[in-house]
Amino acid sequence: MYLYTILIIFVLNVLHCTGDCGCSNLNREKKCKIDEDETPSGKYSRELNDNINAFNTYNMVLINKDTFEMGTNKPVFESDHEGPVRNKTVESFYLDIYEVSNQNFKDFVEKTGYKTEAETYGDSFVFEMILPESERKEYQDVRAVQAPWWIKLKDISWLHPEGPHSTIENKLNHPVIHVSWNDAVKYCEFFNKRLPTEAEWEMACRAGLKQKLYPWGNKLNPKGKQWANIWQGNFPEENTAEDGYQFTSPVDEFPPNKFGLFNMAGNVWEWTQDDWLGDSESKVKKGGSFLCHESYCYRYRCAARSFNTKDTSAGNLGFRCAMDIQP
Ligand SMILES: *[C@@H]1O[C@H](CO)[C@@H](O)[C@H](O)[C@H]1NC(C)=O
Ligand SMILES: [Ca+2]
Ligand SMILES: [Ca+2]
Repeated sequence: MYLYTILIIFVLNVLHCTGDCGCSNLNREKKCKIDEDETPSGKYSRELNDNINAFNTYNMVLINKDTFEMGTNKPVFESDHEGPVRNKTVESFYLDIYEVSNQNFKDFVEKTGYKTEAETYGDSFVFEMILPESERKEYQDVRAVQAPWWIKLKDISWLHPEGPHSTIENKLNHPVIHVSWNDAVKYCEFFNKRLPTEAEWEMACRAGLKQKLYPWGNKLNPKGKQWANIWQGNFPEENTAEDGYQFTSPVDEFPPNKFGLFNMAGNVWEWTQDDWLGDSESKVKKGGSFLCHESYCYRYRCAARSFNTKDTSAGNLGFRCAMDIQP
């Protein structure tokens, strides 16, 4: 019965699928209702906020009000609505220089006792190749039909990101993963921050460059260097990791863009505030991830966008926070 349910849900997801790279159909089953007193925010308390400096711009950059050309007239994925190009004005705001790291999230959890949705639901989506060889075959029945390299696995969370027996011990400077949109919002709120809007995120990604593909320009590998953590080789069989990383990299790895921001393209996808095509249950994510390859998920471009439902978590999806200018 359970398998049939999973099958039906994946079939429904495939029907809803609009040429996505297979990342956005990783949706939780809606029937998994959680008890009121076990909601992820159960232990979250406003009072704890009193200990936090209300206006702390540490590891953030000020991005000044500007008008920029958002989107592209050469969409790679029509169904993602990457275009058309339009002028968009964004007010001044602060943005985190780095993706939120495991260390950052650990500090937050130690202060608040916060429990993520992956921990509450008891599972999350992992990329098969990240698991030890011996553990892979067992999970044939829980694959996403359209993206069979994703496996929904028990006991995966930000604390056990790469298999039930993995830890974050040697990855404290890597981005936190397996965090839902709801988790990300709670984290940012605790520090009196918020998620960036999609326009803020994209303006920050472009860093003053006009209509360029990537945060650093139009060429993928200027000076023969790797500028982002993406996928090299044939997806999904072989990752040659010419950029040095098969999976996530430290949040301060690779050159920053002109605004001083790291890993806007690649490493992990980043949640934004915005609804996906008017659906308030699905949220826009930006930047692509270490799993993105031009042949399949060419989404490490500033104009590219994709989505997941608010309660979805996965091994290639994280976030960074923004903050308003205070008077
Ligand atoms: C955006 O505004 C600039 C300056 O006014 C203008 O040159 C440009 O054509 C505009 N772009 C679009 C897509 O409307
Ligand atoms: Ca890589
Ligand atoms: Ca990123």
